[in-house]
Amino acid sequence: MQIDVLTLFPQMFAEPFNIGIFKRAVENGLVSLRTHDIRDFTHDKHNVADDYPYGGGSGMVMKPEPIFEAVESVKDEIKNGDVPVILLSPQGRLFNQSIARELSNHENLILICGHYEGVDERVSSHLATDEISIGDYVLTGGEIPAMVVIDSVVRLIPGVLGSEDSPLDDSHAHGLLEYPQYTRSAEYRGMPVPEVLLSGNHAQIAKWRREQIIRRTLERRPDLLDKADLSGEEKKYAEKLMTNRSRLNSDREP
Ligand code: 9D3
Repeated sequence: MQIDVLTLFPQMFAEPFNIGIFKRAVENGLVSLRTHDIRDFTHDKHNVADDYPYGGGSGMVMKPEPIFEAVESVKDEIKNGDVPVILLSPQGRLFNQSIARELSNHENLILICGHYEGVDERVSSHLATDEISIGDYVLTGGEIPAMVVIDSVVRLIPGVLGSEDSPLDDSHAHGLLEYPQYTRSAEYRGMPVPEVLLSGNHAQIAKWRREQIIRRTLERRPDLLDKADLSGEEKKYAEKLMTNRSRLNSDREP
């Protein structure tokens, strides 16, 4: 996969993607990341990429011309008529794992990072094919959101993760939270590892983990439980927890 990022701050992308899994993926020819400075596509002598908003108001707006020309220049190079052109913006659809999976199937991605108070609307209406937000909090620009998208998409490309850490495992909990994990020592500062994990009884351990997954998800992310497809046994356990919860009005173990 080739990823082209359009930004006013290309330096921001240098370090994070030159490390670990991503670095290895680049070395193995599985992914290539290029950044393009939007300022390089301005035509005035001061390389101005923003301007005052029509109709007044505070803050500056990113001009459309350099962004259109940067995208056209990348498109001419990559010759892929099917490339998603993604504007990172607070107005975008909320990013999630299923969007990451969908994007990971493309050979090319073009990401546009906005800054200032926003981007001329013609970029989203006539240039971008998709507009993505990473959540309901205010950031200073689209660079970190672009990195979030890149990180989550690249790890889904076949061969990027080692076989022992396959993204297929992501779905083993069916979109639920994970069970608690422990490593040595069996007791640390008076905090013990749950007895069952030391028992060597693999059937009991598997049952405990499945129960923990449901217990935690019910407690912390009930929205995920609504969408999950649970087995009959898991549904029964979830219902048992819920009835006990309402009866005891307590977070303690029933
Ligand atoms: C004036 C109102 N502001 C919107 C709340 C304007 C504004 C704030 C921050 C416009 C752009 C930005 C910069 N943020 C992004 O470009 C951005 C973003 C974000 O702030 N949160 C979550 N996802 C994203 S994707 C791009």
